[in-house]
Amino acid sequence: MNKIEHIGVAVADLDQAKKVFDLLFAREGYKSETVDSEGVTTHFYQMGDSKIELLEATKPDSAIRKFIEKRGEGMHHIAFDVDDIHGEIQRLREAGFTLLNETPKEGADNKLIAFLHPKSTGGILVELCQEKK
Ligand code: CMX
Repeated sequence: MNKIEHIGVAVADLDQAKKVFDLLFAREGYKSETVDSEGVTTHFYQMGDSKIELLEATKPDSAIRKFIEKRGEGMHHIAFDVDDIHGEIQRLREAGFTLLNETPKEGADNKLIAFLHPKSTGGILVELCQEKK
């Protein structure tokens, strides 16, 4: 596992959150992208070598909507850059972690992604993230 690729932050209102984070970082994000399969609209800020990803729910059954209902807005996941997502999924499964995705799926920002259940990772939702070639 390499660097922290991004930290995901669940927000209730993306337009409102963009104003707050633009002010906090003294710059605008570099892109917004809707990922239908995940039920989210994302907005990214480059932070040196990694990123902050704001996430707003687009569907009632979105993981982000459920998270905000249960726990409120805030840090949702940490994504780690990996070179070989298939190999990492196998390694982590064999090490006893609970994979939420046995095969990688398409994520935002040109990535293949897979999640680990927070109950198996000290309470943090972990995302594996490999740049698509
Ligand atoms: N971080 C830490 N803990 C979390 C969590 C999170 N993001 N989301 C849920 N939990 C906790 C819950 O609070 C709950 O804890 P308790 O049992 O102590 O109350 C436990 O995990 C299980 O929660 P749940 O209600 O049974 O399960 P959910 O239906 O909320 O699903 C999860 C949780 C992680 C399995 C689900 O959100 C998931 O599959 N996430 C992966 C996909 C995803 O998050 N997509 C959106 C982002 C996409 C992107 O980055 O592009």
